[in-house]
Amino acid sequence: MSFPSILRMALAATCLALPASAQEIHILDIYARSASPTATTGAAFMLIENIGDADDRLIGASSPAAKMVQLHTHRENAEGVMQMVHVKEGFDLPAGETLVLQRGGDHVMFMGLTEPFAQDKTIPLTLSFEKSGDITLEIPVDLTPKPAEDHGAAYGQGTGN
Ligand SMILES: [Cu+2]
Repeated sequence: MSFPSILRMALAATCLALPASAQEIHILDIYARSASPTATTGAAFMLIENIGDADDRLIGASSPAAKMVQLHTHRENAEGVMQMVHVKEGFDLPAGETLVLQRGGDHVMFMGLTEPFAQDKTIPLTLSFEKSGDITLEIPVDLTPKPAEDHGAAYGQGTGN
């Protein structure tokens, strides 16, 4: 076999491999907020669609906007009080499904903001997926209250969530 034909085969193999490994992730309705202009924590909320045909997982997040960024959820503790907890294993993102990060539920948590989240400012955020790798976005800050989220006010107030 001549060298050029080996090269052509290698190129063909690379092209064939692409559709299987290029995971399709769509991120919609993304915004960040904090509870007050002086808050040192904030959170980001979004919809993450996996339109590919392989299961994936959101395993981490990072941003220069905070000292630490974690994936959090809200869980009821033994005393029946809702608390935020760090979800180290991340969030499942099965093929064809949408992961909903929303107030009172799963969210991306920013701790130790490098500067306050100001209305209409944008915050860089990198989301790390098990299969799709890193996706970096500029997300808008939206501090306006959302009427549908009033049910979360009892434990959401003061935490930025
Ligand atoms: Cu949190």
